[in-house]
Amino acid sequence: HQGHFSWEKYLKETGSQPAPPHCFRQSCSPPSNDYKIGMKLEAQDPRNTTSTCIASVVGLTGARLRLRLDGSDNKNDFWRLVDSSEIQPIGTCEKSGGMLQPPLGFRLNASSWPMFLLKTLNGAEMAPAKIFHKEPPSPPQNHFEMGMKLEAVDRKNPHFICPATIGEVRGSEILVTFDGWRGAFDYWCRYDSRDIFPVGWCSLTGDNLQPPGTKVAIPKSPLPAAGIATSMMRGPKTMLPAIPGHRRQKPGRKKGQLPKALIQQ
Ligand code: MLZ
Repeated sequence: HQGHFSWEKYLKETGSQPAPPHCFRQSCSPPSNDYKIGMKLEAQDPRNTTSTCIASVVGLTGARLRLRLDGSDNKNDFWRLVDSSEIQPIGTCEKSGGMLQPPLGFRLNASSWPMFLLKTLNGAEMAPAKIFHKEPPSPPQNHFEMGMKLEAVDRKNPHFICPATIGEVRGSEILVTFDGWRGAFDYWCRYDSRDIFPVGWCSLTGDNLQPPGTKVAIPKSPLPAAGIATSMMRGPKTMLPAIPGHRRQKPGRKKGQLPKALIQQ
């Protein structure tokens, strides 16, 4: 479900603009998700990207699949778009002369891999080639601008897609900042990352869009007059960028020691 978050209201409230769809490496109409739980396919091992492994679909969310590598544990699931270039039908690897590899952290002895593979594939429901989609091409250049809104995968909690803002643009790189989280989940990525989507993507695919966080934003320099109040709300752990000409702490107190009033209870 979409919670009660409405982009329309939020854009008005924040006086902001969505990043136009041509900024993104996503198809303008999201690809259909015709996968079923239990289907098997080939996927790059995210922890060892030179290996192609067998993966099972363990969940479906919007245009994404929750995947688990066969022979791995249930602690390393990962999410891929149905039009990801990192997934392919079973048999693709062999056709191109490659060999399927055990996942990193294969739970059995390496010598039992060939038999494990045989048993895994025997009678398995293989995802049919026709439900795979071609990856869309990359836009020819970075069209993002600071302040534009988007939906982005939270890479620390990759099952979440959240409202985000472009915080900075540097050549082909963009800073994805998560609204209401004080920078804790922000990351830099290329403009053509598959982890970012235009506003409205989740409502089209039926994926869950998380509401923005409720933490106060870190104000950009110069420091506001209400500096004391906002630094208390920040709590003691947040790292602030150094602002030339401003001391982070009063002289006389040792580094790492916080005034009692600022220690979170
Ligand atoms: N339970 C976690 C999830 C935070 C998700 C933030 N996404 C941008 C927390 O509260 O830390």
